[in-house]
Amino acid sequence: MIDPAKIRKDFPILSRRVRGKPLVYLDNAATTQKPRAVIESLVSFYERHNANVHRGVHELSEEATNLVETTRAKVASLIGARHAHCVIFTRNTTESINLVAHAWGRKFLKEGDEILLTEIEHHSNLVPWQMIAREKGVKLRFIPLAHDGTLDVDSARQMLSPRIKLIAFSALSNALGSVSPIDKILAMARSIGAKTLIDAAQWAPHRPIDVRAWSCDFLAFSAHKMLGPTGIGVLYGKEDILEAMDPFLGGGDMIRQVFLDHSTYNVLPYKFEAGTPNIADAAAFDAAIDYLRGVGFDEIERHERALLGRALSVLGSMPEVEMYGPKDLDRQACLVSFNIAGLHPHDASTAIDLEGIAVRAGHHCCQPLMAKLKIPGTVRASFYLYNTLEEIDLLAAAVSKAARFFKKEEAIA
Ligand code: 7TS
Repeated sequence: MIDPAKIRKDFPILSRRVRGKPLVYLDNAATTQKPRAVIESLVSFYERHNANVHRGVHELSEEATNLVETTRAKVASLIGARHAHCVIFTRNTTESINLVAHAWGRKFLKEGDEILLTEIEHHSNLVPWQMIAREKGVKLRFIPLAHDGTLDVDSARQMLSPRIKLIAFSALSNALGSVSPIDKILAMARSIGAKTLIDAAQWAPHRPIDVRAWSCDFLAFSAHKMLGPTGIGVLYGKEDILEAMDPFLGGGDMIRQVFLDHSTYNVLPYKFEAGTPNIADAAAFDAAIDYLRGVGFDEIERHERALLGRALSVLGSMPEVEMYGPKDLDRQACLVSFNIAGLHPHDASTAIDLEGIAVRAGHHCCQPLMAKLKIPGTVRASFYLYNTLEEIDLLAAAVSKAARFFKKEEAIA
């Protein structure tokens, strides 16, 4: 069982005060806080090992290279990838998806092809496909949102055809917390021979991944949402597909031989890692993975289920609160998304912030989803392993106070 009191001691920022009150950090879907081990790893890199990778023949360069490659191997083992060279370091999930759109999409998509996305995608898994679709004459189609806040996979079956060359979807929605029917979508893709890309930005911090069991073609996530530093993300791809793709960015490190009129390219993963990589953050990501594994994903899931259960019950019982998403512990995870009657989500989150509670308000980079729900946005409280049941109660008290205050204002007006 997770003891949040013990875990919280490892996160220096959690002991600070905000607006004169102890910080309650419930914006984990945006980015997570960092344990001391990650912070120390960053400092240690710059104090002891700083050098560029792969280039120098000197000791420091070798140490820096080893640190990056150790993390790469650890990421491969974390996600069940057979080869470390199928793990490409990017800046974040957004860059990983753009890499696939440009390096795979440009080469393998042609006019008349289709890409199947979903109506709940983060803009990162929508806009890159819009860009490539316009360029190549490709049609985008969407698995619709069902009334219960999940994906209506059954109605998507009617859209299936060999024209669909890729199905790209988020494993866990950042705006609703709904868990996608991953296996069903992957099976649909297999039935028509389409490639698959899983946006695991929200999944990877909370649940285990096995790319071999899923047999997905691409998977993307960001270190900063799983206790690691900002500026380092992952793209996993199947070896034969990565081999067949052309590079995304050109420059140093991604080449084998350069002539004035053409170049040949490096082996995986370096073919996709042009220029000096984010060495320090890659090194510190290692410590984040160690931390998560030390706690264990089973424990993390059990703890988050308890937090979500409490949030659904306390907020769900307030008449002035409208909740979005499945509202069911088996189909929703890690966050609640809601509005307070009569309050714009930004005003609601400002009122909650006055209590020292960090939540996020707005469209959560899911404007088409908000349009479908016919709302300007939501207030989102997202949880992680260091949050406590008491913090959920503090959130509920802040929500109740904001709702009461608004009612009073309304009565005066
Ligand atoms: N995909 C999903 C499902 C996400 O939630 C996010 C970030 C991204 C992609 C992009 O990740 P990035 O690391 O490249 O920025 N989501 C959020 C959020 O919900 N609030 O802030 C960032």
